[in-house]
Amino acid sequence: ETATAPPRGILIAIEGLDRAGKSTQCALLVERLQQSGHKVRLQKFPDRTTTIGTLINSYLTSATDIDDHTIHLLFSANRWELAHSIRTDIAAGVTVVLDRYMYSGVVFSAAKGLDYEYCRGPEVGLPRPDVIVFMDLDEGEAAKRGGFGEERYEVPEVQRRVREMFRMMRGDERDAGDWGVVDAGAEVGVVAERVWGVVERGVEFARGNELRSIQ
Ligand code: NYM
Ligand code: MG
Repeated sequence: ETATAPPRGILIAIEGLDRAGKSTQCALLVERLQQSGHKVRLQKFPDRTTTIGTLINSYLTSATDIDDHTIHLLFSANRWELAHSIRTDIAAGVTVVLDRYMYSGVVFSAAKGLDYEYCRGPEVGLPRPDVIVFMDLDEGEAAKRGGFGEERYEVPEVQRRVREMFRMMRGDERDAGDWGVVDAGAEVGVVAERVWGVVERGVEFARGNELRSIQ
C-alpha cells in the first residue's frame, strides 16, 4: 500500500497601503482557512524577528539611516532567509498567508526613485504566490482612518506614490493573473468576504498546479 501525499499548501499574499487593514484581514483569513480544514501559518514581511529584521526595524523607526540600495537588498534578503521554510511548509500541506511580500519590496523602493527592474531583480526565484489580494484604499478613505504612525514612509506623499507604483506593478505581465483587487473601504466583515472571494481562486489554482517561482 502506498500512502498518498497530502495536497500542497497554498501561498497567499496580502498587499496594500499602510492602514488598508491588511493585518486585520490576515488574522480573519487565517481563522477562516483553519475552519475550512487548512493547516495555516502567517508570515509577516518584513519579519523583524531575525538578525536582518532587526536592521530593518531600526531603519523603519529611524534609529539608523541606511542607504536606499542597501535597505532595499536587506528587505529582499529578509525574504530569502525565510524562503526555504515557506517552500517546506507548502510542500508539507501547510498554507502560508503572507502579510506583505516582494510587491511591497519593489514599490516602496521604486517610489523613492530606484529603478523598477533593479528593485525587482533580487526577488526573482522566490516562491510565487498562487494569488495576491490587493487591498485598495484611496487617500481620502485612508486619511479618515486616523493619523499616520511614526515610521518612515507613513506620510501622504509617499503613500500616494506607492499606490501609483502598485497600480503599475499590477500590470506587470510576469505576475499576470495573480492579482485580485479588493475595495478595502468597507466594513471589516464585508471586506473579509471580498478577500475570501479572491482567495478561493488561489485555492482552485493550487489544486491543479505546482508552486511556481517569481520569474
Ligand atoms: N516595506 C515592506 C518595504 O519598504 N519593503 C519591503 O520589502 C516590505 C516587506 O516597510 N511601510 C515597508 C512597507 C511599510 C514598512 O511594514 C513596514 P509593516 O507592514 O508596517 O510592518
Ligand atoms: Mg506599518
